[in-house]
Amino acid sequence: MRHYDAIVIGSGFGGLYALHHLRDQIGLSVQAFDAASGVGGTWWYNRYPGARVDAPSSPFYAYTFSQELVDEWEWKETQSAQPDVLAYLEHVAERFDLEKDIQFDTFVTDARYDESAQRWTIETDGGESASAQFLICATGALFVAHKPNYPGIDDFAGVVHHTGRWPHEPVSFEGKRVGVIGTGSSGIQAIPEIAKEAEHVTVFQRTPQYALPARNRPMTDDERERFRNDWDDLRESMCRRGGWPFPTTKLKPSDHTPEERRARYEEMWQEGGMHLAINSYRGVYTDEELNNEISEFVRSKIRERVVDPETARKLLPDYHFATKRLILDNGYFETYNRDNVTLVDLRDDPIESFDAGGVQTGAGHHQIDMLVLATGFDAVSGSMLKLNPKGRGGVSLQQKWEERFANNLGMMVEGYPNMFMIHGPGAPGVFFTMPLGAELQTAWIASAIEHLDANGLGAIETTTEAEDAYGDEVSAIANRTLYPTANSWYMGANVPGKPREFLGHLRGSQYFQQLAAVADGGFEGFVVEQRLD
Ligand code: NA7
Repeated sequence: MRHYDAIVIGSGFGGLYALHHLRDQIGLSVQAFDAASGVGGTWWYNRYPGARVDAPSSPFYAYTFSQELVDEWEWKETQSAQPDVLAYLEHVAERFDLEKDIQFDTFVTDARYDESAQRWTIETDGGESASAQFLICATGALFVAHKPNYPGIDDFAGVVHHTGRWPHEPVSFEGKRVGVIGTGSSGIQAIPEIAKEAEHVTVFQRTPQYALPARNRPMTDDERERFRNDWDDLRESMCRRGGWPFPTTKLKPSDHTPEERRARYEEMWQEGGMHLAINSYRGVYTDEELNNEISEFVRSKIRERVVDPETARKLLPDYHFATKRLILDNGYFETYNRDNVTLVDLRDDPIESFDAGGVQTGAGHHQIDMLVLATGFDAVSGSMLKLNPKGRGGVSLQQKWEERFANNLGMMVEGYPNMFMIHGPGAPGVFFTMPLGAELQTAWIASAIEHLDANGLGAIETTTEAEDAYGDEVSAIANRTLYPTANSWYMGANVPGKPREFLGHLRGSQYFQQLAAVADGGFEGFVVEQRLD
């Protein structure tokens, strides 16, 4: 058995940074494991056509910790495509010499805490074991692909691809009748690309979505120069402003007449990206009347863009704008104006079953050669439950989390000393820029480790009281918004049987101040143990 100070599971944005920081900044011996054959995590797996960052990304959906890295990497577009994000992460791995401490093609099948040794032992699918004092779970918020269990789906004889597990070899759609289930970010990015090549595409839609024009474009040299020169200030405002450096509006809807508001929505629409949601007026996520007005504005845009009125009607969302993941669209709605694309509205015409040749809905049979499942993930909690670590007394996380994803600060679980999650349930995760969030969480983990070391301590753990208080705080923040009104993966609503609980801290800046205060205050409220050896 090999022994380390820390084991990191995962080598996406979170795992790569944890490995770098713990190894190179605080001098631990660290071994990382990844089931994939290369670095990248989500960006290694999600290589479906059209995959790109669905936020105003470059250069902010990237690491912030190294000015040299910021200076040397050339972001090509404002919203980076998957191959560019993956190339960036490969560059980071090479530049900081990370791969020598990552074991790829290795799935961690078990992790157990040994109370008497104050250490974690892991086992892998290759039959190996390793132990470490600290277990860092950077297992990914979008790792466990969710597959629908329609009757007969496994009898389908054609090719099946899940967007979250896309093959590395090129996939040809030419001459194929392709069925796509799912119209979240992945479906909405993939459908226009598939439709360009396929003989026919049938989209099976359960929930119509709001999508805003991405307005992706090449970055200019001037822009690159400006952000490099201002990087320290930009990073500081990212920390202060919820992950992005952009100022948000102070305007209230009552500052304008309905006509002026409509003109402002139009301006934000032309601007593209997330502007309509974050910059039109204050209160888009909390003020139902304002939200309804914007929802109707976006619906009117869908009606304008889709030629066939009946298809347009089926595409109109009826939940509150932006309460499911807001999608940036590169020609999605116009795709329905093509002759080779058909929309099936599953609310009117549900899927009954699959057979070797295709899909049976209430209204008829759809013959297909290929099925694309863009059906999302058992998000945030799924990857931890798949790892299913066993803590004190051998209690598994699946037992502990049967009813609620109890933890403190989205990072520590009572009964699982010295185990840290990056982007766990209740952390800001997708509601903040994830690379920066991972850096800040890792800095906190490093402070906890240094605190133990400096005080002759062997283990740190949270309490059930702290977990309850933290879970209540995350839910209370969410309950002050319209988010919980939607059946979203943020609420765990996409996976049958999953506890319905808001999975992210909506006030990222406040959260990271709280983390810093806990570290500065000597981890008060956490339970520590003397080192046993
Ligand atoms: P999402 O956003 O969870 O979207 C999954 C889609 O699949 C969504 O339209 C679901 O409908 C649909 N779905 C899920 N299960 C079924 C079944 N059983 N039948 C029909 N349709 C179904 O996942 P994505 O991969 O698109 O995006 C995940 C994140 O990646 C995204 O938020 C970005 O951050 C990047 P529903 O809306 O649940 O009714």
